[in-house]
Amino acid sequence: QHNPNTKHNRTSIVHLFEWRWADIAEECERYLAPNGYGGVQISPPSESIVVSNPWHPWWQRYQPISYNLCSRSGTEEELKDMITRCNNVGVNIYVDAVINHMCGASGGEGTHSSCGSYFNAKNEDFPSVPYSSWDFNDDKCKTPNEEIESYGDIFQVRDCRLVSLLDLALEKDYVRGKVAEYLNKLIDLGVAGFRVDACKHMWPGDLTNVYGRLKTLNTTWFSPGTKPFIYQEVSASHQNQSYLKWLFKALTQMTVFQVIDLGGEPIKASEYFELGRVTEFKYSTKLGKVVRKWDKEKLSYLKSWGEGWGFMPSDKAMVFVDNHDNQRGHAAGGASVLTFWDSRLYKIAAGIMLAHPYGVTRVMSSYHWDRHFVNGKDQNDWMGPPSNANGSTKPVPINPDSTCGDKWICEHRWRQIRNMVIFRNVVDGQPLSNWWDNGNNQIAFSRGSKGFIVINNDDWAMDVTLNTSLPMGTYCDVISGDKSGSSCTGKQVSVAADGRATFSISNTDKDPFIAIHADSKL
Ligand code: AAO
Repeated sequence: QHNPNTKHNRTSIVHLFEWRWADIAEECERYLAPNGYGGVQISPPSESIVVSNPWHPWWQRYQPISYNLCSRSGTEEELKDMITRCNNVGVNIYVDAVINHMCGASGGEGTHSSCGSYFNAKNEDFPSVPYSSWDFNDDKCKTPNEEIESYGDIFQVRDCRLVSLLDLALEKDYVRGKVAEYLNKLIDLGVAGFRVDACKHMWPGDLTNVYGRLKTLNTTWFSPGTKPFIYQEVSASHQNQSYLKWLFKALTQMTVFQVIDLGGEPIKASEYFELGRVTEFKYSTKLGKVVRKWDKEKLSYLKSWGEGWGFMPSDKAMVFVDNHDNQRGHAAGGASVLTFWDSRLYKIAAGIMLAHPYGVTRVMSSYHWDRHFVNGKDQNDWMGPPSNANGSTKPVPINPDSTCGDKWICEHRWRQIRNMVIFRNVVDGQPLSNWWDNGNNQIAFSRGSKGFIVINNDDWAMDVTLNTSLPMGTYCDVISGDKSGSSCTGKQVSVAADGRATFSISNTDKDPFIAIHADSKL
């Protein structure tokens, strides 16, 4: 279902990519709950293959060996403890569920797996589930090598192997049962929902069946009858978009071959709307373009941001500035996607996302790796999280200034992003109003009478007086500082009796935007 089941009016999720369970438990208690984060997306908890060439890549966790709950992030006991402790402080846990496939066809034979379970990829033998060759789609897939060769063929995309990953036969009652058993075990432990991996590669009908088998959430923390939140990874247009593009291209160019390059795939995100939310990848790509000012995009065009840009309906969308794939050039998104590497622009993009009412928002929290570009491709895009010599993931140390050490980036702790997460909670349910722009890259808008944001992404200073609709008073700008007691460590904004306030933002300011809200009133 579509509701994230978050508590205490919290609205955003943070993806603590590759974090250990023990660190997530601490983070829920010491940081996420006090700062209004609604939930955490965790890396896949299921037993995965352990790849040694390249050395323990992050993506090995997208190759399950069984549904045992020991992974690079920790043991089943640690997972349980983390889910309990996060729930106890009202922070939900969402599991990245890899159910489309098992490991790659060339995964080998042996016990090189995160819990040490035996498997044989060539024979499709996974005794710890157990799955055998009967449980895979080899007969259904019609390509000679079992691979997806064309995204233009919906049968291939659903029945064949995605990058050689052994494709589970989700039409089988037995397989559906095993997958549901795995997800239900997690529900019993207290998780609030699932990010379902690679949904484009599963038939909506099969997913309907699997989701239909899911229990309601654990009543220790959720009201009776609450269904798990489901958000599905599908990178595709929603209905008609690609058809319209196709028509346009066909009419203007009259060459059908061009059409194939267009990415106008036949599978539509809308096929999955009924089942749960869907990741809106266009949001990430377009927001990057707008903030980078590529393709002549400007902030003023954001006036119709959301459905007006051809995105899926807001109540179906899960949105993000970047995700674990497109921040390293894997999969949908492309070069425009903003990441922590471009921190100033990244903060502007995150500010826009969190201030704007569209979709359920997910904040990315990354680790640093040594990027090494050769002909535009990062040779190190596989690199796993900061780890010790024996391959185990390093803990996340917290510096005295509250940032993270040991190459953990912790974007979710950056003041500007954390304070915009709080902003979103404060303005939840309020409509977007008082839109203002200069026809270029200076914009501002209110969220009802609860919050106001002003951004200057032009190459010159901004000095304007605008209607904020906020009650009269002095407000602390939560981008340049924090409110503490009755003082403010950043800029102050005074709103007059008529709701108007003057904003000066230099294009060379460290962060060229200002945000104030009901709780930042001094
Ligand atoms: C690894 C190795 C492989 C090896 C395999 C098995 O890299 O060489 O064959 O092991 O041994 C992750 C990694 C993979 C890794 C895999 C397993 O990213 O590199 O493979 O773990 O370890 C498609 C899927 C989408 C998927 C994405 C990566 O549709 O579901 O590929 N994402 C999820 C996860 C991801 C994970 C998996 C799935 C697998 O988030 O982390 O993989 O569990 C087009 C298609 C998309 C397609 C992309 C990329 O996208 O439309 O459906 O995503 O291509 O192939 C524009 C277009 C957009 C287009 C994009 C890129 O943006 O608008 O439509 O360009 O061309």
